[in-house]
Parts: sequence; structure tokens; C-alpha cells
Amino acid sequence: MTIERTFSIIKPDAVAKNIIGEIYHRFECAGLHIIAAKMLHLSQEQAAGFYAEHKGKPFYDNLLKFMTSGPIVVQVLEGQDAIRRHRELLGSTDPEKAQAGTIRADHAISVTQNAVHGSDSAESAAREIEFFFTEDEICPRTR
Ligand code: DAT
Ligand code: MG
Repeated sequence: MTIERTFSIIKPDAVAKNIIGEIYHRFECAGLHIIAAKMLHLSQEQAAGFYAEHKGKPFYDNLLKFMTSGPIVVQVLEGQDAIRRHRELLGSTDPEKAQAGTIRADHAISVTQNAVHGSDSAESAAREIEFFFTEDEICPRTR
């Protein structure tokens, strides 16, 4: 297994529920290290750029409305097999289908307000990290 980096968002619903630390705790317990982090409020343009792949889908307008509705926390996670393991912690997109004990099963309100985002491939991770972070905002681990 290789050490990977992946990109994560704590979405507006989870920030509003005051569970940033609860979610960070799950990452840390799973051996994922937070190597960059910040809180921000997405503009319409930023949200559209980030979710460009979903433009034209029936849920797109609601997704942008939700993602710009309040602050989010974005982070880069690093660890062994980080992309797949992070996605496993999140659970399925629809919280009703998410495996018990996952973040979405425990905390998501609906398929739109689903608490968290995680990159789904190495290509998405690279693109999404670069979308939110400059190289000098990422802090390599001291081992
Ligand atoms: P994921 O976030 O699990 O990678 P995705 O990339 O397919 O899922 O979709 C991005 C987001 O768009 C998802 O987190 C919530 C929203 N979304 C996806 N499918 C939806 C649907 N059928 N109805 C409402 N919102 C949806
Ligand atoms: Mg996705």
C-alpha cells in the first residue's frame, strides 16, 4: 500500500451541527493525518468550479445552494490507502444507504445535506487539493 493524499470537506450542515472535531477524530482514529486545513465560505463561482462535473444534473442547483449556504472546512488528509479509506469512513452518498457507523449514516440530514465530501480517485484528489490549497499551505508530516 502506498501513502496517498486525499481531499476532504466538512460541509455546511456538519459545521452548523458543531461536529468538526467529531469528524476529525474519526480521521485521526483511522490513521489519516490532517496535513492542511482551513475554514471558508464558498462563493457561487467557487462552488460551480468545484462541482463542474455535475453541471446539468437535476440536483446541481440545490447542491450549489447548499454548499454556499454556510461555512465549510476543507482539509488534505494523508495516510496509507487514504483515498479509499476516507471514502469508507464517509459512507454512501445517500445516508439511507450508508453503512452503519459511517459519518453519513450517523450525521447526514439528506442526500444533499450529507455532511462530508471525499475525493473518489487519485485524479480527483490531485485536482481537488490544487483547487483549494497552494503547495506552501500543505505541511508535510514530521516523522
Ligand atoms: P459523493 O459526494 O458521494 O462523491 P457525488 O459525487 O455523486 O457523490 O455527488 C456530489 C454531491 O452531489 C453529493 O455529495 C450530494 C449531491 N448529490 C449527488 N447525487 C444526488 C441526488 N441524487 N440527489 C441530491 N443530491 C445529490
Ligand atoms: Mg463525488
